[in-house]
Amino acid sequence: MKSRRSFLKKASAAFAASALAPFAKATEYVPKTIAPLRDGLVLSTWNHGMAANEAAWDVISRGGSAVDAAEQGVRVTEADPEGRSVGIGGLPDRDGNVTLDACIMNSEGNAGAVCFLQDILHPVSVARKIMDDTPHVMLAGEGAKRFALANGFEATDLLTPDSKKAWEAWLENAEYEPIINIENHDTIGLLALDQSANLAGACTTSGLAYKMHGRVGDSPIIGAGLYVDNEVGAATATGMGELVMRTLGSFLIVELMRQGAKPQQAVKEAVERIVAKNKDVKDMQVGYLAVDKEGNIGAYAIHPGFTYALHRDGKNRMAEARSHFG
Ligand code: SD4
Repeated sequence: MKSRRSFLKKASAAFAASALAPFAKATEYVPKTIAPLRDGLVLSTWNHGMAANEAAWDVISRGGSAVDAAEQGVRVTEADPEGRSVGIGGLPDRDGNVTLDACIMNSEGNAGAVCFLQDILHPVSVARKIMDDTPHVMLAGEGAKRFALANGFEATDLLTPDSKKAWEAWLENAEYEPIINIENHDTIGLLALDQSANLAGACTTSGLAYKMHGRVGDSPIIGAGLYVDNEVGAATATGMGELVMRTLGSFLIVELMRQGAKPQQAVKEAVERIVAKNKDVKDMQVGYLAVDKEGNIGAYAIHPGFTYALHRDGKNRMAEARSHFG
């Protein structure tokens, strides 16, 4: 009896080991010996990334943390009334409400997010507070606003006269056909690598112009609009959120890098995945950015026109990403 029991025990252990073996091998991550970029870098989406990069770089160059850099960087874009899809000045939903989505991730793998938040100038800082001071990752809508107000954020009207005028003009024909590259492209996703080779990121947006009330995009969803794994790399997304959410693009990119892909290969693969699974990508843009622990970067989009800003080696510059159709 005893020997039968010990046989069963051994057999089931052997079975468990053999059943797990192929899986464990396929996903095994062996940390590489890396030579991180000593001065760090900042990488962010679109033209507005230039100003955001400067603010983030200011933090990093003084020895600050990647997460502080990410937050400070995107706050610049949130506060810019000229930006039509972030913070104040963001185009409203079809009912005239500016609703905000944002998230942040630090080097320890912690995350904070807000979605469908109204009347708060700096959603990324609310997300940061959720990350730092609560046991939760995401707060939505009225609950997020109440949390913000209780924590010293002030209520602000985010619908500027220019955005209101644009919305009123849109109401006259009320066609809902967002063409991202043309009318709605200031969402900022920012990735930062600090002098200690730690990674963090933030993503913030007012989402698609004239969206349905209550619509939430990819930007506040951890793994979709942003993902950071300090052992491997970080990624962020901009463009048609629905396409990013269905493929959990930023998480996918980081996992591809974990398995050995370079950032450029990983962002390309994530875009190709979208193109392969969606027949209607003709007028829909998605752009991805990625960075690995060593400071290699990747940038790729469905269509031409996706610009990004890179602060590296003491210089801040803009470039256009390669694209599937470009
Ligand atoms: C969204 N991804 O809400 C955002 C929009 C965006 O540049 O990125 N615009 O779907």
